[in-house]
Amino acid sequence: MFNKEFEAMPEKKIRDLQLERLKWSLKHAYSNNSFYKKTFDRAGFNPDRFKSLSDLKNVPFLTKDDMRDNYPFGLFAVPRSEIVRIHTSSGTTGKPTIVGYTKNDIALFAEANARALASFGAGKNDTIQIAYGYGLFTGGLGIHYGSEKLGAMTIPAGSGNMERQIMMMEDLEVTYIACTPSYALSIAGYLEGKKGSNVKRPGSLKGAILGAEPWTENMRKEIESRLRISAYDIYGLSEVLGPGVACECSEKSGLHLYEDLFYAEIIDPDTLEVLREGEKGEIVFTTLTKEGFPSIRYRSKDITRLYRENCRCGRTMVKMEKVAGRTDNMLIIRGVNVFPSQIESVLLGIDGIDPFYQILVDRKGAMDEVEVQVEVDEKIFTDDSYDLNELSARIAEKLKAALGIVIKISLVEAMTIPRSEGKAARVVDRRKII
Ligand code: DLL
Repeated sequence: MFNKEFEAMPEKKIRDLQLERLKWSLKHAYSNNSFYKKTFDRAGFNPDRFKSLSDLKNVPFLTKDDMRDNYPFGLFAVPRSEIVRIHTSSGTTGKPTIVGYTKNDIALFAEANARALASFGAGKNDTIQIAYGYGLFTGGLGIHYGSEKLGAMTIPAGSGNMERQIMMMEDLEVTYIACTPSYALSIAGYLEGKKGSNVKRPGSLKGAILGAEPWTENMRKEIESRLRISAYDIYGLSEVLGPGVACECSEKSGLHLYEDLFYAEIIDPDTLEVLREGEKGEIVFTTLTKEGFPSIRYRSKDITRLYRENCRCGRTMVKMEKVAGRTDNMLIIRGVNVFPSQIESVLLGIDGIDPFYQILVDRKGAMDEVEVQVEVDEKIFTDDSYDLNELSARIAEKLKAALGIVIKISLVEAMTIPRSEGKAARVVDRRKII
């Protein structure tokens, strides 16, 4: 463990520490930021009267819209001169959210990511290649600082330029690659396409640290078997920190959430009621030690659940289930709620298809229509004796059984679906465009 004192702290002690830190964080936000002062006052919440963790339900939520309304610096709680780093959230449209870090926040960012990397066994003898984007995105620099703090040899490769990435991995005997799951799959596909050439899978590679987008257990199996590595899930969001909010240990049975740094609640996204431990809903975060950009009850829109179990790794930190999707990428198709990850799970369970797919949603008259384009093995596509119609009917049937809706399947040739270097765009919702 990178920091056993906290990572293996008994639950009662964690709760006491959280209470103490929450009191500080709420007061810090209230006294040093006019947005928080205004919203707390309006809700009749006085941080001086905050006595127990259950009082948190009286604190107003923070949303992405609040961040947008206070662009660019309106949620900072220290003078500008104390801010040493800026990142942005990967917003899809309009202005991004600007997040700022003090020197202490940067140290915290490094600590959380060092813990994350150590949690599945990475250490100072490892060489970690970081193929997340560097720059405004938190992925590259966040994991980079964690890797250095751990003492690992850190390669700031950045995203893109596959051939060079692979050459570096081979020549520098890289043991772990950090990137998005979709990029890991692209590497696997690239290597398979280069069979017979001198580009080959680096023999030293033993693991991958994957996150920044949802990925299913079937996707894990696919990546692990094709790259012959072990793949671990890392989770985070820029509004709260960046990567390193939670990460899997070698047990791969949920992500340990760093509770001494973040207080997490699960709410029902419709009623906004706080749910009990173990129930699934939207995860809401409150930072406990952050100075520059405190987030108080930030509604992440990510759907998951929290649960406690004795983990063989010895960590006591609560576990967060792999994030299945976001409330805002849940598609409602003819009244049925569908997460892209449910479609992915079905697709990856079928032989002969490649794990590259895109979900196109359209509206014909009053009807929602979904088409899933999925890439098929090169061999199958070019084999005249193979019945492609039977394959697409089989996929449609499995999706119908799993989701209860009819989905049109279009089988496409390898390399038809655009490859991403960062987060994959799985859904094209044409209903929003029209
Ligand atoms: O994606 C931070 C990050 C970088 C995490 C590198 C892990 C690795 P944002 O760009 O602000 O920050 O996007 C945050 O991405 O609310 C989730 O919806 C999604 N996300 C991040 N990690 C995971 C994951 C970074 N492991 C948003 N599984 C979050 C599922 C994830 N979704």
